[in-house]
Amino acid sequence: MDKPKYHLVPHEKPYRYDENGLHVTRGSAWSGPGCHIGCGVLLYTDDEGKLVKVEGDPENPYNQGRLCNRCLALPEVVYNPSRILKPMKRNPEDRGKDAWTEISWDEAYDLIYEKFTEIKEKYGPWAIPFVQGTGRDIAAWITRLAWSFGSPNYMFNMSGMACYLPRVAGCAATTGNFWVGDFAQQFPDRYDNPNWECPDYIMVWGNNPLIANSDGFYGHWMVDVMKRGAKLIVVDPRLTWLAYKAEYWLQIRPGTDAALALGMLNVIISEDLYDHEFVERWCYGFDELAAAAAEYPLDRASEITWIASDIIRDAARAWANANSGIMQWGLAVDTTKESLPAAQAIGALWQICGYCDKPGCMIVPPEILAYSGGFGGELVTDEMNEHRIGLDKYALLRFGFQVASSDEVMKTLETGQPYKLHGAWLQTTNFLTCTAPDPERSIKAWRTLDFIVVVDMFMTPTAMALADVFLPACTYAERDGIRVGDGAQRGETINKVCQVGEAKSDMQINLELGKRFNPEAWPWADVDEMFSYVIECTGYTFEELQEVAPAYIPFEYKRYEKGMLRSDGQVGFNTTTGRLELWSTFYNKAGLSPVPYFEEPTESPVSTPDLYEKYPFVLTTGARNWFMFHSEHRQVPHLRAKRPWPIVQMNPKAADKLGIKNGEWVWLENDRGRCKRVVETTNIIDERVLMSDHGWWFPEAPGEEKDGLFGMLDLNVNKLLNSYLPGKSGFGANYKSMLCKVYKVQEEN
Ligand SMILES: Nc1nc2c(c(=O)[nH]1)N[C@H]1C(S)=C(S)[C@@H](COP(=O)(O)OP(=O)(O)OC[C@H]3O[C@@H](n4cnc5c(=O)[nH]c(N)nc54)[C@H](O)[C@@H]3O)O[C@H]1N2
Ligand SMILES: Nc1nc2c(c(=O)[nH]1)N[C@H]1C(S)=C(S)[C@@H](COP(=O)(O)OP(=O)(O)OC[C@H]3O[C@@H](n4cnc5c(=O)[nH]c(N)nc54)[C@H](O)[C@@H]3O)O[C@H]1N2
Ligand code: SF4
Ligand SMILES: [Mo]
Repeated sequence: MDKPKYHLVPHEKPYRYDENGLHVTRGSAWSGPGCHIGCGVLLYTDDEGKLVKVEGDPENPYNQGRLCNRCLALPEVVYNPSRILKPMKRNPEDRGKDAWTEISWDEAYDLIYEKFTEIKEKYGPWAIPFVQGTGRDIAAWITRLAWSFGSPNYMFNMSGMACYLPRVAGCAATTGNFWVGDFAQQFPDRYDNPNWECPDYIMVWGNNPLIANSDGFYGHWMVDVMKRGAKLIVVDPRLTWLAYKAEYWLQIRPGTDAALALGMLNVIISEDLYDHEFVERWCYGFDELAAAAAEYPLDRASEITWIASDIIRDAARAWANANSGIMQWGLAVDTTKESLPAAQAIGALWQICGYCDKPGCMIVPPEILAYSGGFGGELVTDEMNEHRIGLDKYALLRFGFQVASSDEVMKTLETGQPYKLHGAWLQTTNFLTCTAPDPERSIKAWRTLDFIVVVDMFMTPTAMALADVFLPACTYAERDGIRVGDGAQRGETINKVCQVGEAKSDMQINLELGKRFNPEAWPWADVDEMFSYVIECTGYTFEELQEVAPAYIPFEYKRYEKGMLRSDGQVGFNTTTGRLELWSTFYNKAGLSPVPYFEEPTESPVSTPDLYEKYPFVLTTGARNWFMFHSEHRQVPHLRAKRPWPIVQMNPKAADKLGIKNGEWVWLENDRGRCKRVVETTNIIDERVLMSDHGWWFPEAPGEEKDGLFGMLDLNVNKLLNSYLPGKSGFGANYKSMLCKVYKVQEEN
């Protein structure tokens, strides 16, 4: 093997060493608890093998020694008294009751093997959906378990799969790849790399990277490039820290992003500011895009988005007149019903300016991924795909991850069509608290199943309501692991330093069970051997990579000019036309609009003016905070202290009008339901808009269903969602744009 094939970072010490009486292990941080990205960490343990503290690893180019409070608080998660540390079972008739019996791992595996096999034999393997939440670095092992079992119904139980998948699938369908901003993350020497250049502009669109650190992007990079001269345009209904530092802040009405993007495209095209040479040579369907954008002259774009015309115009000019630009987009692009046309319009902003595959622009991260788009894709047969729920309805489910449609699965649970489901595997998901619209309807639907397994670290409202078997997963300090790809092109290892109770890693659980169901698909003796298989292309075994990680894939720019982006080796992009498709041949074939468009959210001041009189606030939800990852960390003292209650942000003028004070408890309510929040009055938000936290439950509250499932049934903002109404493509749903009213919580209500 030509080693090292991958670029390495020099390390002064081995990956395990001693320091001041403690043992230090270098590695990276993944899940659990949840986070999307693997910062370099140093885990400190004492002689008893106890994790004492976590520090950022200064030698790791990714985070360069920096760490957020959630990793610093890791010991409080690892040794949290409310962790579940033994497998448990419960009778299906006791779902919702705290009626658990501890069992051994063997007993748990035997039970799962017996029940799943029975379902498979009677109804087919598709009768068991395998469900994840945001999945983190565990997603790949869930896909393999699902597919090796024979179920095509691997899924993310959020309506419209409205996180990341719309952006990924939309990009894949129109450009043949997924694109990320070039923050020099692909180079071990980072900003010192002689080929890298600092971007002129970064357009931060519906993303708060400093807090979110999502999708392979470490938020501090933003500050790193700002210090090097990058300027910002921020599209956000709230004045975030980045918006405050930006040259332009576009304070958008939630859910109107596509209209803004089309308005900006119109400025750039009508003022002739786009990159002619690039568009002529490498884009397809420019004239049709121009015609679509022409429907959004400034005054119309301004009226729809609530942003002043001159700000839209000036921001569009500044963006297009630059030499380089990065579109740093986020979740708000997915959490609107027509998310694909929104993503397409926003994508066109960098495409027609030619900010493509050049330093300081958008790049395609090269992949190490043996598990790109899921690990074990080759196990999916035609027969399985015929049973993939939603594939017949939504052609786009073919792109990116091979998922089942969560909205169609909900219908299937309720109607038994096209066939009845009988079991479920829920791993890294607390969907009743986090992702599912209308938790009460969800409970009813999922309860129709005969047998449900949950794999989690903590007892959650979802597990309490639904599980028959609970398998205890461990934190990243208690396991080995690998992570490759996802926006930063490097191979990392996660290195076990401690053991707590009987908790096992998700990989080990899936390997052990996978071996029982389908030994041929799981030929590895143990997890380390399995990891070595996945990272074979790096030239290292798992054990070797532990010592040298991170290992970087060599990277070069302008790959589309060198035939490096297409599967057939031709120059250009991996699409039917070989170009970036501004007019999408795939969307056209799939019966979708080939050019981007804007559609009002299902409920809005414009689409439902009558409802707007009754519910006078536009409600966006879920803007991330520093202390919590979705429904997690509520049990962690140092983090909970910083966010003791679920909040709703409200402009002080709006609060004054309603006689509501900062810190008071209120109900947010619309026709579908209500939830409790504590008001945080703040000028960062428009008087007409509210922002509510999501994912709330109180682990300290009574957990049984009759007592409210840890408070979740009163605290879940997803009770207000428009249930199960995805976009035309099947992707996208209005999680960040609905209407509601606010009133004080009082004894009589
Ligand atoms: N209203 C509204 N709702 C939203 C959002 C929003 O913005 N607004 N955001 C949505 C988005 S983008 C997402 S991705 C979802 C997230 O939804 P989820 O991924 O379901 O959220 P989490 O609470 O992070 O994780 C679910 C469970 O996984 C467990 N867990 C954590 N780490 C591990 C691990 O390593 N192994 C195992 N087995 N379990 C683990 C946690 O303890 C937790 O109970 O929420 C969505 N919900
Ligand atoms: N600490 C922490 N980090 C996380 C998570 C977490 O729960 N906690 N979750 C992880 C996950 S799964 C994800 S998907 C990412 C998401 O991370 P981001 O992509 O940053 O998503 P959000 O924080 O939900 O929203 C980003 C910004 O969009 C703004 N916004 C709200 N509505 C709209 C709108 O309609 N249009 C526009 N343009 N902007 C809008 C919000 O005000 C917010 O500032 O974060 C990940 N990182
Ligand atoms: S972004 Fe924060 S929580 Fe996530 S791995 Fe890095 S330091 Fe840990
Ligand atoms: Mo997400």
